[in-house]
Amino acid sequence: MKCRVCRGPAIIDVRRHNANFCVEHFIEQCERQVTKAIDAFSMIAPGERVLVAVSGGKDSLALWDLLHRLGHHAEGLYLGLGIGEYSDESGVYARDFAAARGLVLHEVDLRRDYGYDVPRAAAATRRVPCSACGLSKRHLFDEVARQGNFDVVATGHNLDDEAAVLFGNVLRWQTEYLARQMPVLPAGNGFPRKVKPLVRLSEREMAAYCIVTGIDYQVEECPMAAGNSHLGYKEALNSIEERSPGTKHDFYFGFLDRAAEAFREGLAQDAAALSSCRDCGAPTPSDRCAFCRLVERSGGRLPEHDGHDPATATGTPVILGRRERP
Ligand code: Q46
Ligand code: ZN
Ligand code: ZN
Repeated sequence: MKCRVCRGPAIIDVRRHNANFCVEHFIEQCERQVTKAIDAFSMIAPGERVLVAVSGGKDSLALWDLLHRLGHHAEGLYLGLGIGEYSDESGVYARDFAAARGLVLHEVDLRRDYGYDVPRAAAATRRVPCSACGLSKRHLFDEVARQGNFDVVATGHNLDDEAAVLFGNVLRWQTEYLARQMPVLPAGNGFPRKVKPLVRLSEREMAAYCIVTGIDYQVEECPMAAGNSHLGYKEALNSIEERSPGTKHDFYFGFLDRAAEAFREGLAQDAAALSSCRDCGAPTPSDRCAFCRLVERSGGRLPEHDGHDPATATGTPVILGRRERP
């Protein structure tokens, strides 16, 4: 197996591109794919401040690393979800990554800062943990981006993730979700822009990227994910991809090119009716946002804000929305 670029020994085959790469040219290939996604979808303009949603897993750490290599101003945000050992360990990977590279990592801990955690919220709402977890993440990424004057929030969703979500949404014709399933959601109504710069790279490539660049990451999957339908969709697509390399890419990018536009009308209507949450000020269609209601139902509390501007932080983790450090 020879590298497509230099003919030296290859360390990975990327079947959908019908190409093999050595370490150096594989890293270049990853950089090129991220640059291509950023340019094609106008994800990040030069000089913009990027907040990377960091879970401690391979995708988010690879994304942070790639954005940093490509010269973007990228700070991380780690959310402590309170999911037992998984969360404790994930936090360590995120902190170690940031410390080794001198990057700024912001942290919010649900239990410490808001008095609840994902398992407790799931029990209180009697819904699957991912529902309370997703709501908390979306709200807190937006809030920290607003407080820190970030232009854009970047998440580590890769091609496998996006194709699996698309597959699930198509199977049930979830038109509202299909309207929002874009690699970029523009800023508006108090929300920062959301971008997914890894959409042109697969899960396997991100794991390989971490290995060849020496990124230590949380290998365990979140224990709450076990048995969820998303994993089933990934498995189904993997078996199709195995037989027909490139199918995931064609499915996802074909949707973006030829079908996504048709689902977008509803989005503009949703956005038109937003006001400010009376408790936290976040944009919401009702008087209180879904996050504040979740915190209350879970027996938690909102932190008191001290007006501290996280954007001034350098090199050290910053705890947002708290008067005191622990
Ligand atoms: S962290 Fe949260 Fe995921 Fe765990 S509880 Fe579900 S949504 S699976 S990416
Ligand atoms: Zn090479
Ligand atoms: Zn609120």
